[in-house]
Amino acid sequence: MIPKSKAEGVPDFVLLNQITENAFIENLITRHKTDNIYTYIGDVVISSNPFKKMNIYNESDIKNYNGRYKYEMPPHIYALANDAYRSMRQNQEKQCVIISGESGAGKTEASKKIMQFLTFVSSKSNEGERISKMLLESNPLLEAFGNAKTLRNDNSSRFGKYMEMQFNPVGSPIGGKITNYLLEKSRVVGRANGERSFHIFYQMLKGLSQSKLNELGLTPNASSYDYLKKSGCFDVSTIDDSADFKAVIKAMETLGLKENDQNSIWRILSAILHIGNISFVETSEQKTGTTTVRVADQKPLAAVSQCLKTDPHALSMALCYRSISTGVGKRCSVISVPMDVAQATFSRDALAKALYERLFQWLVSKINTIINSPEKGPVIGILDIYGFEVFDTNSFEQLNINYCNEKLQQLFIELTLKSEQEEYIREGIEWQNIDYFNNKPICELIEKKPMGLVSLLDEACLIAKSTDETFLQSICKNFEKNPHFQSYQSSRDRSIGDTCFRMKHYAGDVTYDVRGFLDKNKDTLFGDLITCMQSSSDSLINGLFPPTRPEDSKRRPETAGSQFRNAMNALITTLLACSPHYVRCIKSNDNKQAGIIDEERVRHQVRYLGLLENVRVRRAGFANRQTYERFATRYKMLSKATWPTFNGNAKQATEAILAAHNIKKEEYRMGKTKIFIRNPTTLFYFEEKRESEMPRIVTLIQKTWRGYK
Ligand code: AOV
Ligand code: MG
Repeated sequence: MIPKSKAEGVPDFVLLNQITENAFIENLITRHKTDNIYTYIGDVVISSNPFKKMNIYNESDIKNYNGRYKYEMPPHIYALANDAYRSMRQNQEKQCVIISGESGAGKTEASKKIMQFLTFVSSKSNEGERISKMLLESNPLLEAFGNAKTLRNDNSSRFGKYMEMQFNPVGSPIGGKITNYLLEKSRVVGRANGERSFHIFYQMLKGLSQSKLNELGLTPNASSYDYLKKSGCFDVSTIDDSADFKAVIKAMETLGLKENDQNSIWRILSAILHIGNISFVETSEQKTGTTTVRVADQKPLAAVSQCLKTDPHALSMALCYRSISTGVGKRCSVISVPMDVAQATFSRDALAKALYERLFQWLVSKINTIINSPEKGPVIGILDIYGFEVFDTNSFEQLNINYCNEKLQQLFIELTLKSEQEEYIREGIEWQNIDYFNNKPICELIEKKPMGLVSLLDEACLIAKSTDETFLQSICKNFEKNPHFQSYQSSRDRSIGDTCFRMKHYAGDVTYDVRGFLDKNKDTLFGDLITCMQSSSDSLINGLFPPTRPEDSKRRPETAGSQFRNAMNALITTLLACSPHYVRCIKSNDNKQAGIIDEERVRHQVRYLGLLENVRVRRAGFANRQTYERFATRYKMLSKATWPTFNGNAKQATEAILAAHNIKKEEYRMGKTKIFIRNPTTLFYFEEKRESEMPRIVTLIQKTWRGYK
């Protein structure tokens, strides 16, 4: 793995002459400028976003990396994918690839390259080929529904995704499973200026035939729809909506989504656009003197009913009135309470968001039923989440997204910086401690029970008279002394607004505006609208709103915040059960520009990702460790002392093998239960020896084999 010339920098940061921040950044910039976007820190891949098409992902590149050892080739994401695949097959163990980095750093692209590599090298059988195709095709489909243009990234993931590829014992794909995390559904009804809603809306308007659009009551003009018009952004120079629409249709066909399902999908999406065009006006009933609201224009209402196959009168009633039960037992009666314009608009938006979110969930479940395999086998999971993000206004969604990033940073710290150092100490290996910033207190501030931010928000949602403002007061009081939390009240810092609090995240400060927090956490959809959707004569639509089970009606529904916290913790448990592989993506500049690497932006990321500490631990440490049992079992045939028989324990066998190959003392340390190997090349040496010895051993066994008596 020697670089072609010094001008290209070192391919592994561990090889730097001096481990300083400046040397690190200089190397990263040199590599970026010479189109070497990948660099290692030991096993970790650092990827800097080139913002241009690179000629390094061809079939020939995949073939070049397939089956090779990391040190034989220049750094590449394919080498990491190859390692994950090899480890999975060799050890029949679950692997996961954890991709992190801020919004627009290149996580989704990295995840696709890994899938491309894995499906290419593994699908030999016809069945494997078919499964591979389906796994790959799930990408454009879910991206169309789950990604959108934000101010940070033209193709920003607005949901988190953990994709598991399942293999049979010989390494051919047999299935997969997608777990998705909280979709930013508020985007359907509004977003910042210059951003777009989910890609699929624009694709559909450009891609559907005129007759189909007529049938759905649509015009191809996105600006006709309030929900799309709001943010003033329709076309994106880097995106070809028509071409992407064709890819979506192809993906739907590959995945077996029939015309029937496709039609229901277009009808739901169209209904959402029409829902946004419904407005309300107040009317006074002179007889009773009460004020009610009604739908201002019947046209969009009729279009919604037609698309959703519901009765327009029932829909109008459900949008303008709320049924409330009064009394108990036999005296119980239901009354219809009129809403005001603001309430009706709120409930209209809740319907649009619920329809979209449930449709997205339906799609994921549908893909899962198609790709799931009943057979058991080792898996490689690829985690592609929404990256850390800061906007001018940050809300509940950003808090969840940034919390998710905190959790992954915490996992990285636990697995690479903390536990590695702790293991050296536990095993009695001499070790100089290396300091790092631990973000655990920030995770706890958010998730701790019963006094973390999520719990306090839940508590506020339970109390009828709570408001976003009283919630803010409660967290300000509780976290007054917390160094990661700030408010105007606590710091007198005028840059924090009256309705805001600031969190000092590992990746930077973010000011969150609490307005809307309670509603977003409660995520209420009124029963009348649910009943109305259940009455749809379209089975996909009514299936999105299943009847409430009696046992659920007694329980309070889990809040969005709690659900997300639990999902994150479950995700961490899943990841901890795998052998991890890391890709850490660096955003080279904020303007999505090729050929530019902004030193200050890169320095900031290198700092908060803890990359320098990663190099230090790695350089002072050992590339590989394994139990004596495992080492001795695997390499026993490489020494006359240990093969065919050995009279001693595993540690002694390990020592004998090392001695037989003259491995220098500084190359390894003997711990209490494990051997620690400093350089991966030592391990590769043993692997290669073993591979070349294998045929001889097999022949020997065959020759001496006398059969059963
Ligand atoms: P993200 O997944 O990390 O952001 P993406 O993977 O979507 O970021 O990358 C953003 C954009 O950067 C892509 O659309 C490409 O234009 C470019 N890009 C990234 N990686 C490469 C690469 N290897 N080669 C060429 N161009 C690349 V977010 O989803 O916003 O957190 O929520
Ligand atoms: Mg992404």
